[in-house]
Amino acid sequence: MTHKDPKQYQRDTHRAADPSGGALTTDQGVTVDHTDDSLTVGERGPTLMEDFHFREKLTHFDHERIPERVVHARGSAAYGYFEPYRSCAEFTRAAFLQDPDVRTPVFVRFSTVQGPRGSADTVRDVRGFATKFYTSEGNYDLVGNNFPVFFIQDGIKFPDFVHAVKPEPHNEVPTGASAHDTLWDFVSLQPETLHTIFWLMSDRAIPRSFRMMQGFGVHTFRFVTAEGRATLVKFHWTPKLGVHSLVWDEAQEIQGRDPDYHRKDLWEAIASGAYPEYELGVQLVPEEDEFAFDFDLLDPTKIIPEEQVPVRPIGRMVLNRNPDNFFAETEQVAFHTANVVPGIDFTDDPLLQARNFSYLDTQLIRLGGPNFSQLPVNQPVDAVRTNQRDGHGQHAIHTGTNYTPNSLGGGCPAVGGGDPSAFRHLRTHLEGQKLRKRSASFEDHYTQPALFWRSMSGWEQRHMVDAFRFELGKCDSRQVRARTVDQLAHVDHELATAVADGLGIAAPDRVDGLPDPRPSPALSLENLRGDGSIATRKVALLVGPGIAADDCTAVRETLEAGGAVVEELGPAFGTVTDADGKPHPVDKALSTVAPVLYDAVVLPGGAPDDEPARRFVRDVYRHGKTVAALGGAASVAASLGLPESAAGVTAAAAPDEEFLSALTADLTHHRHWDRPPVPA
Ligand code: HDD
Repeated sequence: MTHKDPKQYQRDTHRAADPSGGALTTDQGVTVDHTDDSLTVGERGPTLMEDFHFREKLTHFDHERIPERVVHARGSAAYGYFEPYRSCAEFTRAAFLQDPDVRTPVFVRFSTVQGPRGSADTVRDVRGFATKFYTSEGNYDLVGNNFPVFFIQDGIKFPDFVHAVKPEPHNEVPTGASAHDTLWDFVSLQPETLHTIFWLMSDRAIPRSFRMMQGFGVHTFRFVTAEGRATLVKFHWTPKLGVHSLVWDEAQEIQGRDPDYHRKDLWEAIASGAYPEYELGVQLVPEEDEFAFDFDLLDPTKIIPEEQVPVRPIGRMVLNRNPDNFFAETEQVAFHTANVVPGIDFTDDPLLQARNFSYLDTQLIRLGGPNFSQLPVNQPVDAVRTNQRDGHGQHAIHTGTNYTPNSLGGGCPAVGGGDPSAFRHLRTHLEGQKLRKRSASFEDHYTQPALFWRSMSGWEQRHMVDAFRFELGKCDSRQVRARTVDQLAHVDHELATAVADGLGIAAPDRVDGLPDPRPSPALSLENLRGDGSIATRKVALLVGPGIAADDCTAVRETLEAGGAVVEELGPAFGTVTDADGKPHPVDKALSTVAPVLYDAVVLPGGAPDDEPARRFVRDVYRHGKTVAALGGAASVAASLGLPESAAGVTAAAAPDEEFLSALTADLTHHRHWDRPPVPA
């Protein structure tokens, strides 16, 4: 088995000199004797131009920032590996999809779309899910999102869409949010956005963690075999831990309590050895079946329902290493949809075609010139031999000739005419008139939003109605609100009426001939629960003076054995005195955390019964999360009015097996929606 990681070896060769034990130097390697005061004439005099250390230090600092990404500016990333389950030679010659014993290094960057680099993680937004595979035949970038569809059909509309969703131009408001007039104005006038808008109004747009969301290539791509046979393909990433979301109220509070919530969650999981894992699946459609669907496979606003074309698992990806330097790696990574390897090719999807232009273009402004692929994070692990030369940031010392054909360089680098590993674009026959016209096969904008809506469970639909009401309620323009409700009425009358009701608008007229698709159960979060483990779930144990230490130990041991993260929260850092008079350690002070940062709360016997503790338990319950109480604390829960029989609430005298397995099962369930509301 070849499990050496060539990307990690390559990174080592780029690491800056280890500062430990060495002296501070200038960029020129000259040792510096003093860095706290500038060189001046007398103690109070002016600074001298000859202070080269001062000038170099300030100049470098002044140039530290580069333009942030125009979209997906806020991101977090990790290294890892991908390994196929078996050879996919039947469908593709891609080298990294052939041998289950070969691990291909990857770098994955997750992101939000709308907000700037410093915006909060838990906003309602699409999440980017971009993977760079450092394959033995060059870099392959699968630049996807956590939704399988996109807002527009043709890339020429991308600037319009992004201008509409970004903060409004006059006052740069709102940050990291789609709840404003310009976005909904655009949506109400451009119904092709609706399907993706439905995903955006669903719980998919507020993931619990990057480790608990799906990823999709969105477009239909092509796999190509060694014989040149093509198969249409859609890519799906599915997290092992299942797909889980936050509650909107909770997501908003986390924006203030811990704006780095997702970034820290990813980092801490990897640092603790709980490596995030995703399965790669493909939907395969033979070329001859391209027109067998009632939508166009080239239309990126459509999914292929999994009930129609099942997802075949082909491999798994594990993220097992945090980057060493955020700027050098997470910020400077440059993805590009046109980074493909032999065995993977494009289709004529007009959004994909536009992306194949845009990503290279954007890196030129963002990374300052054409040599960004020499940055360590972007470097392929196989040898690079080009005739491209010079330019800003050229790091390589090229030798030999720089043109083809040549005889003076022995004809090198050779152009791989006969080389079986060379990339060859798939031969396709095309003819047509030059025109600007959307294909009639792209016209249906309402059936798939209806498909999505109908596939949601009751609680998912309730959350969507609330989301539409919230977002449109934030729009000042009455006509924008009314026009959007009108669009919803073309999808589902009940939904449109419920949204209208929340906005104080008259219910829309019934639209004739509404779409009537069959639901796709694969779309509901109810059916995406993952492996059922409680790994990495965060559980708060509320402790205080007189705590039953044995209860804490029993809960802790059971949950930690399942991989959950348990934190004991007390009145202050340090220790509290337990029921036996012994010191009991506290992990965190309650005042430094918040209930929204935990998946469950457990009250051991003797748990505090004060207002902060009661507020904590009430909030955990209100957000549908697990509550468990032991010994005397069970009466605390009861006194809060939390019904013992409510889903996800467990109380017992002692931490016996029945209690511990009920607690574990409740945690596995993630959220408990069918509960009586929180008592006043
Ligand atoms: Fe894009 C970044 C995903 C349509 C133009 N896009 C970007 C990133 C992701 C996506 C994940 C961040 C990559 C990173 O972490 O560095 N974009 C998508 C998906 C799309 C999509 C899944 C639809 C299927 N994008 C799209 C279109 C265009 C762009 C139609 C332009 C025609 N996207 C860009 C960009 C960005 C970008 C401006 C900004 C930063 C970057 O590329 O590197 O070029």
